[in-house]
Amino acid sequence: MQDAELQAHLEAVEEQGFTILPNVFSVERANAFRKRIREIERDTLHPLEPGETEEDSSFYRTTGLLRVDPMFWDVPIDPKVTKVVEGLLGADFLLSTFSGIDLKPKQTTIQPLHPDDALVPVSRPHERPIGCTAMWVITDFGPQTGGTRLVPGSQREPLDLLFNQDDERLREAVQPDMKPGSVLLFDHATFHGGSDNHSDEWRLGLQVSYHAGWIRPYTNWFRSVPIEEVREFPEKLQDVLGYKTFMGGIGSANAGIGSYRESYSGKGRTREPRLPLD
Ligand SMILES: O=C(O)CCC(=O)C(=O)O
Repeated sequence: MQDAELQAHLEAVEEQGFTILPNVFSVERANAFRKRIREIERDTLHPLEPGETEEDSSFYRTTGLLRVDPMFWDVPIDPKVTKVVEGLLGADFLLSTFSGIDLKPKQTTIQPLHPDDALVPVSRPHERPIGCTAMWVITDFGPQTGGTRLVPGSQREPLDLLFNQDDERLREAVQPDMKPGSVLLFDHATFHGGSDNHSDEWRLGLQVSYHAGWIRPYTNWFRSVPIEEVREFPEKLQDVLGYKTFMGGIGSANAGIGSYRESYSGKGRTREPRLPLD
């Protein structure tokens, strides 16, 4: 990606809260992801709870993708996307969540518009983005299929809008048409949401969420992926799971017992920039 293109994406996110990266991945890869997610859904869908019916839910969420198939390993570290993510969040950003989101056909239980950082107690508008989400478009997204809705500029609005879904400001939501292979990237602070799927087809996206390296991700990857599996991952993927420290300091492994020598002479102990994998 050229500098001018990167700059345009960063400015779009700053101005309207989101940007669209076209042709990040091939239609063949989109089809392969779709086939694999549908297999995982078929094989692992949890049984209905007592009293629950299939009609009670409007979409399937699939997690554990990094553990299920190496075909997903490159997704969170795709350089075409992470270049923009790094421009927004700074170096040493972290993966926060990674899941498939598959909207059922003919569903009208629309998802409320929300920011993804509603739980983060930092006043709005944020001085700089603290998280962002990359939605990998696997099937057609648009008004007919339940494509993601976003309210341009809403990253600057107060959180109260979350509790006023009828507010005129939220009626300004747009629903971009996007083809498989595109990636929608939005600031976590932007009000957005899935939508009614009026079509006869399932609507599938891969939702890849990132946080700045100094904030705690939603997923605790150290408890979610066993270390023997992490060892097999590409180094960049290990980094975004938190095996690399932020600025060489935050997130260090300091659990060792004992005293050590420190000094300001520049000769003392140096911290490990990456966590040990043994
Ligand atoms: O599926 C979508 O288009 C958006 C999903 C979303 O915003 C969420 O699950 O938080």
